[in-house]
Amino acid sequence: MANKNSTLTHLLFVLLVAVTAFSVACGASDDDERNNADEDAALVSQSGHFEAHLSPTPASPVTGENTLHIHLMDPEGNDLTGASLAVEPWMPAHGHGSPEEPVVEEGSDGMYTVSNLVYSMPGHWEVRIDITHDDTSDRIVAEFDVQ
Ligand SMILES: [Cu+2]
Repeated sequence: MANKNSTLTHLLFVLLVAVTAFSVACGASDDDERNNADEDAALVSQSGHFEAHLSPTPASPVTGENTLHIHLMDPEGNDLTGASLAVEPWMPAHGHGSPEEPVVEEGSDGMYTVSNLVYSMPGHWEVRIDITHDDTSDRIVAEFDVQ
C-alpha cells in the first residue's frame, strides 16, 4: 500500500513538473512575441545558436514588396559572417506563403538584406529564417502585422 501511494505521488510530481515546464515554455514564446514588436530587441533562434536584430523597410510592413535588414550574431553578440539564409514568409492563419521568392544578399559585418519579401495580403505573417553557419543550422521566426 505504501508502495502504491509513493508511486502515485511520484507520478503526480512528474506531471506537475511537466505542466510547469510547459507553462514556462509558453511564457517564453509570449516573451518572443513581445520582443518581435520591439525592433531593438534581439530575436533568438529556436535552439539558441543565433541572434538577430531585424529592421523592416518600410518600418511597418505593408502588403506587397518589403525589405528586411538582418544583423546576425552569435549568442555572444559577435557579427556572424558567411552564413546562408533561407527566408520564407508564412501566413499561419491561412496556411500559405508568398507568391514571390525572397532574395538574400550578405553585406558587411554580419548584415544581410532580404529583398523581394512579398506579403500577398494584410494580416499576421511569420518570416521564417533558416540559418546555416559552418555545421550549425537553426531557425529564427519573426512575426509582423502587415498593413
Ligand atoms: Cu492569407
